[in-house]
Amino acid sequence: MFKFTFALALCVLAAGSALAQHSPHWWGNRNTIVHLFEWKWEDIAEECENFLGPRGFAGVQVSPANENIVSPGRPWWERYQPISYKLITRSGNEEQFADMVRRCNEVGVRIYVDVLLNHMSADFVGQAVGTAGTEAEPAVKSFPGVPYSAEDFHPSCEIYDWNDRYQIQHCELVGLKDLDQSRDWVRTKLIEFLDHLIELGVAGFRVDAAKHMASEDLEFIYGSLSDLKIEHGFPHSSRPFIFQEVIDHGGQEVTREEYSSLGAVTEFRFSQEIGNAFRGNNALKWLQSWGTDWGFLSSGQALTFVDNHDNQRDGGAVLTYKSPRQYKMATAFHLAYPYGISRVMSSFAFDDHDSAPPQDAQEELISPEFDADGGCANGWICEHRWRQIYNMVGFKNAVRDTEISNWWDNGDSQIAFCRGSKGFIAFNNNMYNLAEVLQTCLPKGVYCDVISGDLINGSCSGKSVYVGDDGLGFVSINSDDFDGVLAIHVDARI
Ligand code: AAO
Repeated sequence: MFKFTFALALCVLAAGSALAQHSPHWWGNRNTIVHLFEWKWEDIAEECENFLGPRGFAGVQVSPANENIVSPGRPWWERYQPISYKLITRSGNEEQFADMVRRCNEVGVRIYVDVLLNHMSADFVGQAVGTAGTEAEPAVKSFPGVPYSAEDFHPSCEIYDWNDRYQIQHCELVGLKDLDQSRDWVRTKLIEFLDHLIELGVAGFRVDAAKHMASEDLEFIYGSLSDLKIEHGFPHSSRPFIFQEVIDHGGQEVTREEYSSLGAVTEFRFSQEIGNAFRGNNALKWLQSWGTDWGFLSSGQALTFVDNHDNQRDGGAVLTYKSPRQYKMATAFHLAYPYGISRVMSSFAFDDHDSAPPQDAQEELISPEFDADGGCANGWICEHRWRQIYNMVGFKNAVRDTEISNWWDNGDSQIAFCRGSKGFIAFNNNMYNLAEVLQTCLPKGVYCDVISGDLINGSCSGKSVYVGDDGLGFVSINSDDFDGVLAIHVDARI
């Protein structure tokens, strides 16, 4: 009996600690992460203080923080080729990183770091030098900056059959030298690296290329990490939030389910399907059953996004900033519908897959500049600074923990729904107008549509909706309106 109870207690503990790595440690009612792709640490610190904190963003996914190879022309993807675990990149050095984390935590914005545990850099023509000046010889798997040598890697081979587990997890993803995470030395170095970031106050990690590592090895590594730091404002015994990049569109040899008990997993099917719907390939009325009925992971396991830094470059159904009207509608749906752990993309402008981020003549990253409306001007796109997007982050905060109700649709691509008695949203993706009296579920009053305008000093610069005693309101979205969505909530009552 004692044995059984003890074993049961252990199981509960194990399940508890595994589940704990699904918690993003958000402050208050905040619940949206933004990926500030390729931003500098100093700029992120300022953005936390001046924009993200005040606008209620919950956290930032930052680009890889450790030393990477310097590649000619400085393509963004050089940061996915590690040379050492020194915290020196084009985004800044360790001091700047630590300052960013401290300042963001102080205004309630968490930092999650993109970490590369699968591999080091690929072969390089000429001498390989990193962003901290560390030299390496990738061709012979020599990375003295860690140090790693050939025995720390799997033997070289190419992934050509994506249905072969051995190849996926032992061979080299696009030629990147593939670390053997079953080795004690490799585990020790990876744990030290992650613990160092935890020491500096981060709340968790995006684990790059998780699919290419055995889940048992990752389980060991995650389980060995330190708790988050009390001195950085985390409650006692908080486990780092883990979200793992596993591309699984179905029919895969290595599946998302192998990883979802260890932490959250990027739900690529969400990105694909939301793109399909708002591109008009699928009527919006079908979104009523959005979520697990679509074959997605359970809500608490799914890291969701309209686009990410890879698939925004791939074309296809995925929506990006290049189709702004549809993109804003998809993002509004993403943030209004109660499903998943939401991440918003913040891009830089690109023409081709390899385009470098905004940089100066010395190839240093440049800081974003802002126009009169607060939008970005100099090569940064900053989708998170588009009113229609940051106001939906506010909507999601206002309606947090409420259920969806009163779904309405026109049998095609006009839809609307309530979130408890806190918020209401409508979409028109048809080529004709929407003009209906609909149940908003809101208390009587006049509300400012946070898509077409802002509520400033009690007056609304966009459309207003009059809600009567019965919760009914007249909602209108013309097919030629600037945006195809209208959103009202209790924190934007006139
Ligand atoms: C660069 C050059 C290469 C060169 C290499 C080494 O571009 O030509 O060989 O350097 O010198 C990034 C860039 C790469 C870059 C690399 C290193 O994207 O271009 O290579 O840095 O600098 C797979 C992985 C996934 C990975 C993705 C790109 O599973 O983990 O490939 N993403 C992460 C990062 C990414 C980064 C790395 C990993 C490496 O987010 O930015 O690369 O650190 C299928 C498979 C997927 C597979 C994709 C692409 O997916 O299922 O596992 O992802 O193919 O190969 C349909 C299909 C679906 C398919 C999907 C593709 O939906 O149904 O099965 O399309 O989107």
